[in-house]
Amino acid sequence: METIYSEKHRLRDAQTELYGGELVYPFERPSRMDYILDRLNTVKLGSITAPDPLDMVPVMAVHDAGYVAFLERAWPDWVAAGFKGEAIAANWPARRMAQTCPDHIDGQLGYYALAAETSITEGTWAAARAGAAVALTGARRIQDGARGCFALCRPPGHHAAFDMYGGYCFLNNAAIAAQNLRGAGLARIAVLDVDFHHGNGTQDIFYDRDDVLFVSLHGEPQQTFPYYLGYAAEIGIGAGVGYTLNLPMPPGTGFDAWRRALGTALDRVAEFGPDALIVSLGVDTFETDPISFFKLRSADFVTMGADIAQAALPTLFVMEGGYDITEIGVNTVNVLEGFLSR
Ligand code: SP5
Ligand code: ZN
Repeated sequence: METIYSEKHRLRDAQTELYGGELVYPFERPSRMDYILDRLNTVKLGSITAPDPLDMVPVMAVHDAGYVAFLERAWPDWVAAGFKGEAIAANWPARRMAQTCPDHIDGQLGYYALAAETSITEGTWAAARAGAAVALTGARRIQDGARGCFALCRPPGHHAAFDMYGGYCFLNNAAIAAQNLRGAGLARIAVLDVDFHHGNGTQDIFYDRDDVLFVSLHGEPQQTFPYYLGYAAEIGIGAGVGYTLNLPMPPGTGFDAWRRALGTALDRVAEFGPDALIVSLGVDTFETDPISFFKLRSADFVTMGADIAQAALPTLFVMEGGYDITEIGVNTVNVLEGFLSR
């Protein structure tokens, strides 16, 4: 299987994440990619290719123009305002306050942020663009007839909504890829999100649409990020009713229960009858992930990939989370090897 990858992800190397009242070096860090690349090379999964230049058309089709302009300007505006640290949102348009985007960058950060853990830094916009280019190039491989392709995106994307960043995400790589497949004439796309966290951004972007099915397996939002979305009662709106399926699971969930949920998800995908499948591939379901509470083991990721292959669809894997860094390579590539084994 071909991997699409850009070295430009390294331009995002934030030094701060707000975690438990401290500023720590972020869980979502550049070295994550090194462990994945090592494993790809060890098992000789296939060639690793740089992305085509970024086409902004599908990006602007899933994100708000004001939001994209904000991402582009956030760092220079933050510096020009005289701040010394990384750009962290500290104020929000909370309940009963004006839902307007202020002029000052400190106010804009809270307007466009859904969480404060994600600092914006000098290279963030360039890295986010490169991540989107990786996903788009992967989508083109599927459009051109590939059975599978791995978009090794960083930063991740599934928490990025129409007009919000957070959860380490800025541009929604999987949504951008899905939109491009639609633009290429594929009628129906399914997004299967197996990251530990709910893909609130992807859900948000496609919530009122019946052409992109969103199905997510994740930690129950009563107990974990993103807390305010990902409940089973969320099923879509308008034309999108029935085209969102959330399968939240409690702390301690192991692979037997997780795999049954995957079966439910894949049944819904089959019923939908898509022309392609996008897998938001986070491996933070791993038993020793530092910020998560599922109990999957390394061998389970092989089974996961083989189960996904049973859908018998052209499949684009888009990298999302996974923070047990020394094991992220084995766990991620296990999914791809499991897929190829079927
Ligand atoms: C792409 C992705 O996986 N994003 C995850 C964003 C998680 N942000 C919140 C981090 C706070 C973790 N707190 C967990 C407490 C564990 N004891
Ligand atoms: Zn995650």
